[in-house]
Amino acid sequence: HARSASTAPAVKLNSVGKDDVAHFSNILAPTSIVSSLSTAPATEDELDQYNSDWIGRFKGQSTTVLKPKTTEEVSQILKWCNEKRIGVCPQGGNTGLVGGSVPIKDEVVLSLSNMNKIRSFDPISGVLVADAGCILQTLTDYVAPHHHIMPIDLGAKGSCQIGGNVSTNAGGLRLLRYGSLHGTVLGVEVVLPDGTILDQLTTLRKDNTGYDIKQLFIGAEGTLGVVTAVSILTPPAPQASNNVILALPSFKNVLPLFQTVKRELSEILSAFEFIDRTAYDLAVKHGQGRALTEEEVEGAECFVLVETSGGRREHDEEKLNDLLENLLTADEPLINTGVLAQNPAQFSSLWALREGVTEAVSKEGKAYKYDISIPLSSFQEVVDSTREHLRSKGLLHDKAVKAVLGYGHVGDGNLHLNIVADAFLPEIQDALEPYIYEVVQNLRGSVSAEHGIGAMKTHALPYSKSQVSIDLMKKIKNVFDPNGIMNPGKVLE
Ligand code: FAD
Ligand code: 2HG
Ligand code: ZN
Repeated sequence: HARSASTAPAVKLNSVGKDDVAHFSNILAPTSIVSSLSTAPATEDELDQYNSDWIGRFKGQSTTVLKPKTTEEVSQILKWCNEKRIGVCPQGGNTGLVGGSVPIKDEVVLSLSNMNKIRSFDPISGVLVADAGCILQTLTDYVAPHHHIMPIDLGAKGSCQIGGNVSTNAGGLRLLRYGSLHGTVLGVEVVLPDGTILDQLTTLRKDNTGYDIKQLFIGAEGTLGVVTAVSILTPPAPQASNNVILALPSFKNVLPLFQTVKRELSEILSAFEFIDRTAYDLAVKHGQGRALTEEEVEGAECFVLVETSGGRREHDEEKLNDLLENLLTADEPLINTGVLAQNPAQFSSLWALREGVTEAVSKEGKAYKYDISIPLSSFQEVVDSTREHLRSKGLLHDKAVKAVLGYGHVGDGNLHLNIVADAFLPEIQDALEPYIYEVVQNLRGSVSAEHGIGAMKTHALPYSKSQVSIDLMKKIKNVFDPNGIMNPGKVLE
């Protein structure tokens, strides 16, 4: 009797018991177990960092964190959990922004932080093979002396892990130039829920041998298995990089500016990032990067950071200087002014103004985050109309919503709409949803451009995906994880 995947019964999962922890201590070194049920019990404080998410919105009640050192150990853990019907929440750097990396109830947290070895690097092909728990910044530093860079970069680089990046299909600041992880990840090693090791750690650029199963794990958010290693193509480092912050009198100028910049810089354009005035002010208020002068920011409604990366410094600088001059001397200038980095410290400082917005927002208050793909022309309108909507509900004041801001990856059509509040309050949540998701749906956009679904957006999936797609996703989940132990309550309700 065929049963529709969409009507599959919710799986009943079991809590971890002392016997389970005793079993894990046969698999793992004592230092790899943090548990309130072990013979050397962990305190709530020790467990807290694994139970709490980065934005301070989600909190699990896991009693047991396992930190395996090898793929074989991961395999034995999952085999046991599958047999005992114990839920498992894989955790990388715990920097995810949708509540996917912390348990919903008391699932075991499987932390990849002890799996942090670089397995190989081929300087000819640029292919890097690394354990999933390697921190992104460590990998960047590792390939740098070989004159390579990672194809991905993001504000959380000092904490996030390559396995977490792959599992969220993170986008970030280099997507415009190097494309998504669906293109740059060449292979993965994954432990399936029953303990089977799937070795697809190929380093081949081309491999058209049927279904490309690795793609399913890119963005699966730990719901199909545990990624234990990744093979990834690292591009040659550009010989020269430069950046400039452009101050714009109006958001209306962003799109014509994008067109002009693409035309003039062509192959050396490597990032085109946007922050509105509220985002800029917050970044400065919380010490992210070096503030521009009062004169430079006067009359600016928003800012664009343009980065160039190319093969010859003189050539690139000439192009960038020409662009700036043309912009400033145009009959109707699209920009008020531009601040060009003069040295590596200024280059980093300009980037920090953009990369540091998330950090600044978290210092300002609690953030409702909407990471949406919508047509570029609607970016500002969506930010402004959300602010007005909150005002009309009487929620725009110091004790409720403190700021509504927009920033993001213009080049990728990805807006980060952040609503900063004094606290997470039900009346704010009710004012924002389904309001924002309906706006996104009407624009035929995506409710998650790059952060994933996690626990935060399971209910919002239908605004971007058809029932046919969701049913297929449930069937795929069932094939890999029929007992539903992998990251329960995430991605699919
Ligand atoms: P976690 O947060 O630990 O986990 C994320 C998800 O992946 C969870 O569902 C978890 O269960 C799963 N997971 C983790 N590791 C594994 C594994 N080995 N196997 C299976 N599942 C696993 N995202 C962007 O896309 N672009 C950005 O520009 C960006 N900037 C950010 C800036 C800041 C300051 C912060 C805090 C976050 C940012 N993010 C960004 C969010 C982004 O998703 C993460 O930072 C990153 O990709 C998650 O990696 P992580 O190791 O922290 O994973
Ligand atoms: C970024 O682009 C990140 O800075 C984080 O994706 C966005 O915090 C956010 O909303
Ligand atoms: Zn982003």
